[in-house]
Amino acid sequence: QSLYHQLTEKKQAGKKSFAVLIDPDKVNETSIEALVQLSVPAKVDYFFVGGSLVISNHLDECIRQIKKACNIPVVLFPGSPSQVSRYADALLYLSLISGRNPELLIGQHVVSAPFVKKSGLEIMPTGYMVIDGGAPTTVSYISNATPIPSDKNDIAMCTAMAGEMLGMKLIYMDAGSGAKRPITEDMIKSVAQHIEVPLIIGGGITDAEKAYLNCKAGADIIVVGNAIEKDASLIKEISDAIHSVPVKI
Ligand code: 1GP
Repeated sequence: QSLYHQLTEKKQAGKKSFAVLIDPDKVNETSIEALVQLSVPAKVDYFFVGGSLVISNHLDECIRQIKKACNIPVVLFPGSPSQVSRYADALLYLSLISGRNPELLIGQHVVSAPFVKKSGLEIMPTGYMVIDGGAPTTVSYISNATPIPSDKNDIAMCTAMAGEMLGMKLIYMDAGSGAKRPITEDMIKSVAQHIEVPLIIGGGITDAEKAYLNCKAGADIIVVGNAIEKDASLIKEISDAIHSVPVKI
């Protein structure tokens, strides 16, 4: 069964998921081990692995270590086409639909297509939308694209709808890693009401309450990176909150 199939089944059942973001540049063997040890009992659903830069070249090693230690699926969240590892389970094949930089919409995909295909990874076409998070984040700088203003719910909604109609299988709204202001519940609601595909939300989420409210607003997967790097005990707290969201009947 593909990971995507599993995601859509969960969405239909109203089940919410938690993804812990691991930046290969910020971990070593010991910290990966510690993360896995906290994530398994906390019932973390996915590991997202990637970063805007990834300066180091131990992406493969990092993923192999995770895979050896647990069964939590590893999904690549690449900041650049070089961040592909055949050891992962799936790849978020990101197109930056909120921006107007053709390289990140289609250009880099063309250049890396044969290499990505050869990886044998499950490819999940993802409409990636960067939302203004109150301060320039690495993603907005690197992408050289203007993020969607944080109060323009209509733009976010129309962008997500267009992405879905173009065939994107997931929509990922991101305020950027370490964002001062995470995406508002109002914006999440406007988008979630108008799309059928699973909705991923991340950027600047630092506590369990915000994660819970985002899920109630319509997020299907919550991604947290920074806050966990600072305080790993949040893994259990946030995971419990996400999994406690009542299933809609
Ligand atoms: C960034 O959505 C992710 O791309 C997670 O952001 O590191 O702020 O949790 P944080």
